[in-house]
Formats: sequence, structure tokens, C-alpha cells
Amino acid sequence: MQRVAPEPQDFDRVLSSMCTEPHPAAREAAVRFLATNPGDPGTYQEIAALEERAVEGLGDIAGLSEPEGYVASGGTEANIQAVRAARNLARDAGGVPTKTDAPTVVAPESVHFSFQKAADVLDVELRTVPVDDDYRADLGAVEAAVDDDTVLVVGVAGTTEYGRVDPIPELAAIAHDHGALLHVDAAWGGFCLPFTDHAWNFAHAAVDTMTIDPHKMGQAVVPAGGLLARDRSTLDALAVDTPYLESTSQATLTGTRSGAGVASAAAALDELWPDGYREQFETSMADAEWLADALEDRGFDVVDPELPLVAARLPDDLFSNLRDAGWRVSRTASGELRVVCMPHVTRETLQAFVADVDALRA
Ligand code: 0PR
Repeated sequence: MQRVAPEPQDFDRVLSSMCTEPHPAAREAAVRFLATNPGDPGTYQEIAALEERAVEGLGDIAGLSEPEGYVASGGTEANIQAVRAARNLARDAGGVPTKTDAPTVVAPESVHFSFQKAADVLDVELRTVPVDDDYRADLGAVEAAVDDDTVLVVGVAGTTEYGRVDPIPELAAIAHDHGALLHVDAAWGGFCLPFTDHAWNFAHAAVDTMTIDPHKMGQAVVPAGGLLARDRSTLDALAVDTPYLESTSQATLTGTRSGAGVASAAAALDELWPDGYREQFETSMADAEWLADALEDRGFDVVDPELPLVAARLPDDLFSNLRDAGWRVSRTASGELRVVCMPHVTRETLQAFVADVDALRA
């Protein structure tokens, strides 16, 4: 029987996603390495070498000259692994008594829900604390929540809902004062922030680990997340022995994993860092500001965009009408429309969207 192959997502009207059309070089690399497994580097040596290149590239972006890390399945895995490393390092510190038998992770409430999964899987307590009026981690609240049981403090550099950047150097100071590690979740923001004045990376602050995902703003194919660590000991805290492989240990959470994602991350970084990413950031940021102005001109409350992500309060029926008209838009937990200006979202797309906002207003 002849079947029609289903069409994948057409990106034309997708305003809600943190993923995007991959760069052509990333797509091509993914296809070439589709059948490789970087989880077995002794066998698949070419992809293992590409993974080292990808990690070097991520290190360049994140201000880390000798980066440790790997290409994960996504931000969720990288975040889980950061929590796991912090927990294991505290547990195995060798001191008697160990730091804690009831480890906690302290994070602003803007943190991605992957940390809830981490807490559940790893049996640590996730303490989320309020953000300030501009949706950034409130330092006083973080300080109050951190104690001797805290193994990790999390700061977000580019929050999922509002694209905000937490005060990373101050969070690092609080974490280290209490013997905890500092993790930065730059899953989405990491490929934009080098072109801003924010202090967000390893060169700006005593960051211990970072999530930075090629499959979001990095324009690689899914799955390609990134976990970076300043010290080798962090990766060692994740490693298990692998007796029947040529390599002797494995620090990843998954076993067999996608060579396509790894190769595409290396290819995208080769192709786009830094000029391509800079141009994309400048274009997307200008588009976000254009959209914010257009919505404000129409009388809607807009959260001023700091990275290419616009949140604005639209009436519920208008939101539904826009969805019915085929726009893939989403809302924040408190109900604002959320538009992520990814590379596939062009000025023309946004103009068509605003024209529909005008047409579909009650
Ligand atoms: N950290 C941050 C800051 C994130 O924004 C995300 C994903 C993750 C980690 C997890 O990454 P992975 O999905 O690669 O594991 N952010 C959004 C998500 O939860 C992206 C999003 C949100 C897309 C809302 C669409 C949407 O409507 O998937």
C-alpha cells in the first residue's frame, strides 16, 4: 500500500517554540552521522572527536578555556546531571560526617520544570524562592533559603517565560559561602548572551556547571543539549564504569545517544560562532523590540524584552482566535501571550501576526 509520508512541522506560524529550523550545515552533518553512537567512543571515534569539538565550541561561548562536558539529549538531561553531580560531590566529599544526608537545591521560581524532575529522580529537595518585580531571582530570598544542606544554587540566564537573566555573580557568591555549587541554566539564552552586557558565564563569575543547548538558539538539530563543567571532578562524579566497552567510563545519563545531534552541534558551532550567532541575535532582538512596540501601541501590557522573547497580556478570546487562525502561540503561567523570536521567526512573520491581532480583536 502506498502511504503518503507525513509532513513535519511547518515553522511559518510557530511562535511558541524554543527550537527552530536547523542551519543547513547542521542538518547535513546530522544526516551523515545518523547511525553513530557517541556513547561508545571507542567504536565510533569520529563522532567522539566531533563531540570534543562541540564542547570546545560551547566552552568558547561560555568563557571556559578548558571545558569539561558533553552534548546531552537536551536541557532537561543537562539540568538533571548538574543536580546529580552536585549531590554526588557533596555525598562523596570524603569528610566525616558528609556535608548532608538531606540535600537541597535552591532556585528561583522561574526555574524550568526540569529541576522538578531532577529533584524527584535524585531524591533531593527543590526549594524555589520568589523572583523580584522584574522576574529575576531575589537575592534575599535565595540567601534565606540556602543552608548547610544546600548542595546547589541555580541561576537562570534566559528564563523560559520572560527571557530574564538572574544576577549570576551574586548567586555564585551565596552558593560558595555555603559550600554549595552554582549552576547556570543558559539552555536557551546561552547563544544570545555573548552579545549582551550581562554577566552570565564562567569568565564573569565562579560558575561551576552550565546548561547551554545547541538545539535551541544554537540552530542544531534535536537532540543536542549541552552540559559544561569547570572541573573534571564534576564529570567524574557522574561517571560509572563501563566494563565491556573500549572506553572505561561514561558520565552521560543516556547510554546509546544521537550522533546526529552531536555532529550537528559541532557543524553549527563551526559555521556560526561568533558572527552568525551575533547577526542572528541582533536581528531577533530587533524583531522582538518591534513586536513589543507594536503590541504596546495597541494598548496591551508588554514585558519589556531583554532577550528575543516577548510576553504580553492579550484578552483570552483574542488568544483563542489567534490559535484558531493557526498561530502556534503559548502562554506564561500567569496567562501572558509568549512569543519566542527564534531564527525562523522573521519580521514578515511578526507583521502577519500583528495584522491578525488587529483583524481578530473583538
Ligand atoms: N532550561 C530552560 C531555561 C528551558 O527553557 C528549557 C526548555 C529547558 C531547560 C529544557 O530543555 P529541553 O526541553 O531541551 O530538555 N524550555 C521550554 C520547554 O519547556 C521550551 C518551550 C516552552 C517551548 C514553552 C514551547 C513552549 O510553549 O520546552
